Amino acid sequence: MVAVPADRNYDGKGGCVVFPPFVTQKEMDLIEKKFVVRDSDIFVVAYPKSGTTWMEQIVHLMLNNGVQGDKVLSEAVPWVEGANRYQGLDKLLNQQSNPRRFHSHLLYHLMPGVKLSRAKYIYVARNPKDNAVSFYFHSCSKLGYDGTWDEFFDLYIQGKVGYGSFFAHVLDWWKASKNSNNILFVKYEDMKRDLKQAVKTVADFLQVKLDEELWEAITTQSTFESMANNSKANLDWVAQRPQFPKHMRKGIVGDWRNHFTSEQNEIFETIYAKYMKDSDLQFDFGEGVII
Ligand code: PPS
Repeated sequence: MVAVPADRNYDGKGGCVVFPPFVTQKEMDLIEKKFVVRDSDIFVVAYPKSGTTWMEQIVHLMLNNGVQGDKVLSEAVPWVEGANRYQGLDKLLNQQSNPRRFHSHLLYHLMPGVKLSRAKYIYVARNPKDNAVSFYFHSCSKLGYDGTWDEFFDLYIQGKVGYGSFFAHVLDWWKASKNSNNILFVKYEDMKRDLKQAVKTVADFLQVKLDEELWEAITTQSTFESMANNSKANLDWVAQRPQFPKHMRKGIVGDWRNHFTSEQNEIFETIYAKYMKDSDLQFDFGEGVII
């Protein structure tokens, strides 16, 4: 399985951003060899900076009776292709939680078990303008990126960022979700608009019975403010450069308008139209939202 494109080693000097260095072809081969997916497994999947952590928190609370517990979120819902960096693949696979739960940013065709198992995959997608901005700050804060926003914008629209093109990623998962009952496709903006309803949608998909108390417990502990103030959910434990915003940065829809120039917006609109023209997937860019 060729997972990591040969040109992944954009060297940073031209302002390029790479996959996290520990996501190597060797890691991907190991995952392919060792990861035997169980039908009961639950995966939270997203293109980076689309609401992965947010959905991890919802799923974690849902499967943990509304209780945060002692583990930080990246232990409670561990990262498949990042296993080598953290607990190691064996520990990730032998986790005590039942059902097992994972998170990942992998593309559809690289995702363990997605075609043959009956495991459940919750895919979160976010409008790509806000996604790009969030990704820029993430790259500066956690990946050592030293380029400007303008340089990052150029990389993003070329798909020269971690996990490649937003469009390839999202459109493949979207298509797959329409043909599979085991993939739930959720949009960040819908979660933002009505978090309580999003929690219910996830519960229905996972066949978890929500009484009002559990529903409320999950919803209140999954708001941006609640997660930002929660040391188990805010990712403050991940190395971040202090001069840049933290993981829980703004958590809003429409922030792109604070960063995109009108020229960038025009370029983006053209690219967006090109990639999305054959798809019925639509995004909410927060037009009309006062930010
Ligand atoms: S990562 O590093 O790829 O796993 O990042 P990911 O968790 O996918 O995305 C981070 C962005 O999601 C925002 N976030 C939230 N928004 C609203 N509500 C809640 N509860 C929430 N939790 C995380 C987080 O703030 C990042 O977005 P930006 O726009 O940078 O603030």
